[in-house]
Amino acid sequence: MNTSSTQTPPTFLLEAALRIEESLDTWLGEVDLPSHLYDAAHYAVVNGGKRVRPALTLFCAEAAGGTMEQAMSAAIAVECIHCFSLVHDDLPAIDDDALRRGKPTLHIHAGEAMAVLAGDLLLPLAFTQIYEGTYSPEQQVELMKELALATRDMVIGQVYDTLGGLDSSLSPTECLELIHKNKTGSLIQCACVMGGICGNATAKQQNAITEFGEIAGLMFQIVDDLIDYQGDTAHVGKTTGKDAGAGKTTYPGTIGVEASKAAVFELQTRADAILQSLGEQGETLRSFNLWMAHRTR
Ligand code: GRG
Repeated sequence: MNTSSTQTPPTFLLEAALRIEESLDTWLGEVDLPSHLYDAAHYAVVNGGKRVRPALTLFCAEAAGGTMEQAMSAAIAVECIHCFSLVHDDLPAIDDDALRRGKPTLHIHAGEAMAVLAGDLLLPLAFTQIYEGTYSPEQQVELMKELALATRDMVIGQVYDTLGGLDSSLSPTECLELIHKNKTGSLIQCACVMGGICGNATAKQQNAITEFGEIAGLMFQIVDDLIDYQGDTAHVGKTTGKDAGAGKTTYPGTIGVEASKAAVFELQTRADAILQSLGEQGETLRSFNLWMAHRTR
């Protein structure tokens, strides 16, 4: 496979990311906030992330036969939770990181108290996005439920990863899966499921999207670990090589680099087979899945 063309974000992702960035900017500007809190939240959110999770929400809505417009509020909600988690993850008490998305982390930029509070703010704002969106009452309940459960699981995963607490009878690979299924996979799967809800997916489509989301979440984390292991800080925009140095449980560290790469290939192929059942309207999602397997940042 020629991976050079798949490493650069494809045009459809860059276009979707731009629409997401603009929507985040417009939406945040309409929230009534003290100016320094607004500045901190804006710094955390409108800052050129890859927008993988909200893009998944948009593409899954399309794959179910809906439109990106239908899914934009849900996409913003997912990205708010993600940005919240990044701000808190970077704090001195957790990962103590100085660089995020190529810029100083929020606590370096605005101070620790503001970083804690701006992160906190993004949690309720995510949910206001859903009830302010043009969703039916049933969709609102489903969307809020999915987002709340995924956020809960993300916190559980973060606790396992940073503070431990896993059952001592579990093997290293089982620990790895449990940490990352919760910490990273849950929100990625949720982004997909929310897209299906917004696009009024049939039960069959929603099953395929849910299954794809689970695989995509795991694959995302393995690729992330490989990037951390092999990537260049300037290119990636965050400090690389940190996880191994901090003794974190990673895929390359647990199963090796080659086995990690093989797992990515196997997951990408499996996800692709699932997405084929969605037909032509799932083509963008299939291309996105391919890019996610080969991304380098
Ligand atoms: C209650 C929301 C909440 C969080 C508190 C701190 C925490 C609990 C959870 C941290 C979860 C976390 C940081 C997971 C890492 C996920 C990950 C691989 C992030 C990098 O995602 P990318 O590459 O980043 O999509 P960009 O910057 O492109 O968005």
